[in-house]
Amino acid sequence: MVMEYSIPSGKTWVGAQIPVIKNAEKQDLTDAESITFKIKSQDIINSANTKLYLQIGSISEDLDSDNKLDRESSVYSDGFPFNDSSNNAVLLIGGGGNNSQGNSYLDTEDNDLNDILDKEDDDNIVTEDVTGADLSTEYSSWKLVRHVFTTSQKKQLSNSSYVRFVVIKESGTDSAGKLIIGEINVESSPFKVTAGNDDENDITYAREIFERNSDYYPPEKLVDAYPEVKDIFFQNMVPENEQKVLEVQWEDGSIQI
Ligand SMILES: [Ca+2]
Ligand SMILES: [Ca+2]
Ligand SMILES: [Ca+2]
Repeated sequence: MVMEYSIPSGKTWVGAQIPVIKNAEKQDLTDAESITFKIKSQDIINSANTKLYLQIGSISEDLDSDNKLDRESSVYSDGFPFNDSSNNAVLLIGGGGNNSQGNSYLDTEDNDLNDILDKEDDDNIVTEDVTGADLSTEYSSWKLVRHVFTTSQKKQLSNSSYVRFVVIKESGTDSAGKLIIGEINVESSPFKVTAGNDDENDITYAREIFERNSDYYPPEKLVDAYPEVKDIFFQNMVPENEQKVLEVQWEDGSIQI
């Protein structure tokens, strides 16, 4: 996702959202342990007074906030209308460019396909300040950002529809810049966390995560330690892209892979 934004005088925020799964029912992510994404920024103006928030949960399907369920009438449509009221403009989403043949796909705000414009459910949205991830300077390379969900946040994820990034201008006249965000992953684990009898050092979390997204690399990659793993599990795949590891954090902060 490329988010090129400009927040002029008199305006305070701008946001962009991505479905957890495109055109699918809302997802129960209460067993999720964390969310990770990669980000880099360019040409950030007024960074000291600009904040970036990550949201996930029961986020509104009404992309243009006009209280109407906007959707295309056919796969040949030029897109459904996005009413940009602040700029008095109407944009078309989901068209096929200039050939007026559509994009062979029926685009709609109704992401969960229940024929209802599902509204925001504030009690079931996790909001995290991820300003520290970026915006303070210009990054030329990708930065990996991770947020580990708290127990109460997990309970807010039972009907998750979208991930949303919101840029807020807290002060100053203009904020502007370009954010490039990719590789958004929600990590869970088939392993259940259970505390041992020794209550001095319980497990904080356990999750399955792509090996490349862990800050705590195992001593040796699995395919290096056991080359047969490649033939058994990664035929026609690049192990570095697919390999996951189990990451466990203990109450004292130590991590094991
Ligand atoms: Ca709408
Ligand atoms: Ca379309
Ligand atoms: Ca809907």
